Amino acid sequence: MELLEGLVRRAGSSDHSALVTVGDESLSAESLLSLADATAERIRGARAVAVCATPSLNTVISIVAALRAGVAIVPIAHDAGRSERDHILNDSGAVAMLGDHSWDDVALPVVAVGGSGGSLATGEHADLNNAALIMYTSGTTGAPKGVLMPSAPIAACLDGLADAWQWTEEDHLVHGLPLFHVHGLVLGMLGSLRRGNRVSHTVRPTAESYAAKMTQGATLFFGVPTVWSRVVADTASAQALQGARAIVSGSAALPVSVFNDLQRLTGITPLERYGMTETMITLSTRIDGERRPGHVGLPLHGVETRVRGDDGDLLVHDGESIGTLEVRGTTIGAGYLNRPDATADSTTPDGWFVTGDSAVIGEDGMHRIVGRTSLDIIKSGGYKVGAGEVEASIAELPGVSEVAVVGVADDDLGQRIEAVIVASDGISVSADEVIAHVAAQLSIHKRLRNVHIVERLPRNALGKVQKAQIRASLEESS
Ligand code: MLC
Ligand code: AMP
Repeated sequence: MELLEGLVRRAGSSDHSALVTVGDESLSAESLLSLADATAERIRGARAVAVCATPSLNTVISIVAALRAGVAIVPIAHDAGRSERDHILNDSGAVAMLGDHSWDDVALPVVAVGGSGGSLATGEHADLNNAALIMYTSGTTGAPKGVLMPSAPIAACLDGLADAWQWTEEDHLVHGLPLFHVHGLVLGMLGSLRRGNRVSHTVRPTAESYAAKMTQGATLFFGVPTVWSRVVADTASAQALQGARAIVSGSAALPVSVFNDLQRLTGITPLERYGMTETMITLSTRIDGERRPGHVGLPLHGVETRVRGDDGDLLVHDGESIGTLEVRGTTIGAGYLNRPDATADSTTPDGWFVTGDSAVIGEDGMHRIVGRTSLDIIKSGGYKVGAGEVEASIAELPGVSEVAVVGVADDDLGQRIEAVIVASDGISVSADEVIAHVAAQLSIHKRLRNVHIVERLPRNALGKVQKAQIRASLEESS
């Protein structure tokens, strides 16, 4: 199967106009494909290659090269700190770095895009389950897990979205989201290369950069809720989007007030869709259907959903009963790399993926996401951050005796990451030191927005830290 069928089709046509733009640089389909295919020749047969996913054309060329070569690609956040990238490189077994990076501690060979040079070691790699992408995602505890994502579920998701949004080769898609997660990479970039539509990446997802693309015929805009709340706060930029075909929000809950403001200022009713790294996008409102604020729509073609209550029974679809959402179908990935335990834990005996999101399904099939079942999964600016990963990083610091990390409600980010720390006797630790440590070891986007130093953490009779209480008191005092 050719995942990037639109790119290949456009490359074979007589159209030499820009297909992909990142910032001020563009490539036609033909140039992108020939640079990618030259790079692909140098990595064919390798187990997996990593790319430092800066917002750049080199990242796009590298990812297309790996897909064309049938080599699993591991996108790494360009702002990843040392411990995060060490984990990802070791766990994935990537044998080379593609694209641009300035990580002088990474010892892997670097394959420059389009350049010449030797080929990489090859062999059989059955443990990767046919993955085209290995994307790392946080859990409640421990280091991020690598999700094995073959081409077939990616294609099923992208085709399901094309059906729901009437997304075609005629579109000009604009976004400025990171090229190392599902939203920006799979939907924004690979989706466009599958459809064959023009795509512009704005480097940063700012209101002004989105508005500026209207003069170039933009039709379709993607953003996380934080982006849309910043857009509606900039009336002139929001009004400039009038005339676009569609505005899509996802990766976190779009506040109803932002939904309404977007509609008022742009004249466009936003589309909302829901998904996960492990399952791709599974639910969306439709451009030819109802777009109800606070709701994420209906299952994509090939996807089924159900909700299960705390007592283990499946719940009726009555618009009221809240349970954990389970999904199955053509968009689901192939489990976690090196983590058969986590793969088994996330799958029911009859083969459904357990999302960990609480949801309600209406009689009409409309889904509403109510929240996460675990307080330890934080969504900040659309980034998923595991409290356990941040706590483990903070605990490395001398001077920290106890720590709890929580997501505190935030008008801009949805949730902001905050830590409550008990200092060790006699060793001083400052909030700034803790923030800088996390930003350097993990990713800048996983940084803490506040650190509180306290005498003791609230615990229950069994000694368990009371995170709900911590979060409530931080929300009350903010
Ligand atoms: C601040 N900065 C620091 C720092 N504190 N730098 C170093 N150390 C520190 N301690 C700097 C940053 O480097 C940067 O500087 C600036 O502060 C941050 O600015 P920003 O990035 O504009 O703002 P921020 O509020 O952090 O980000 C908002 C955002 C971002 C919306 C731009 O959260 C974002 O891109 N979110 C998208 C996430 C996403 O795509 N998720 C999808 C996951 S897939 P400088 O100098 O660089 O400006 C998924 C599935 C699905 O969920 O359904 O889609
Ligand atoms: P990730 O692991 O980064 O792919 O994040 C997946 C998670 O993002 C889901 O489990 C949800 O908690 C959240 N999410 C994605 N889309 C939406 C949405 N439209 N509304 C609410 N939550 C969402």
